[in-house]
Amino acid sequence: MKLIGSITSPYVRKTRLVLAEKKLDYEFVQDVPWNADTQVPLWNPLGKVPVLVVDDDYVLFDSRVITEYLDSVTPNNKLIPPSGRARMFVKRWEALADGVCDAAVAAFLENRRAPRERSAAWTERQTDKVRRGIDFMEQDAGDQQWCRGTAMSLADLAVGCALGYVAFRLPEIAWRENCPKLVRVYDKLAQRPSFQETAPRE
Ligand code: GSF
Repeated sequence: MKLIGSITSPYVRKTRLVLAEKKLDYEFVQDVPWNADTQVPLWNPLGKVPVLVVDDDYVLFDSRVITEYLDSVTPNNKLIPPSGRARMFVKRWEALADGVCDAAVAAFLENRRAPRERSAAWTERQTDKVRRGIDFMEQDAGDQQWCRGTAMSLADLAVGCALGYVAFRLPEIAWRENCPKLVRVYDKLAQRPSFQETAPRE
């Protein structure tokens, strides 16, 4: 398998965490979709990473399709419950975490535009989504070690990627100050080699 992505993307990080936690071998092909010489559109018409190339006839995107596929590939270290409400709530956690990333990426990109082109209203709309999303995560997290119950799931990996990306790109959103349950999950994830090895960096 070949994973195409960048080392700053939280969506790419989420798939790399699943690959590591499921102990799946893969080739990591770095490609920044913003670069002029990117090859990403040849694999994904949306021009977005991550892309998982299982084989030339089996190419997957986006990150939620990839994580569901990877979890199904081997029976070990299951990260998504097999059925029912438990499965749907873990997938909702992933959707919420990805949505926080969507808003954080949008705010980050707006801040990189030329000052005269920036919309403060647009940036505020995105950062409001990030703050509301993180507040919802804190309320929804259980009182045990992980987001849902006592076992780590895809919910925790997705939340860790979102919180890590906000800390990396929007440090002014100081989520650690008022989210004790999320700090507990994040700091537990931070002890894992998979989380350390995939930390975003310029
Ligand atoms: C989002 C991927 C995405 O926006 C997923 O995989 O979950 N729903 C998709 N990736 C960004 C990189 S990053 O900001 O993480 C991307 O590839 N942007 C390039 C573009 O042209 O939007």
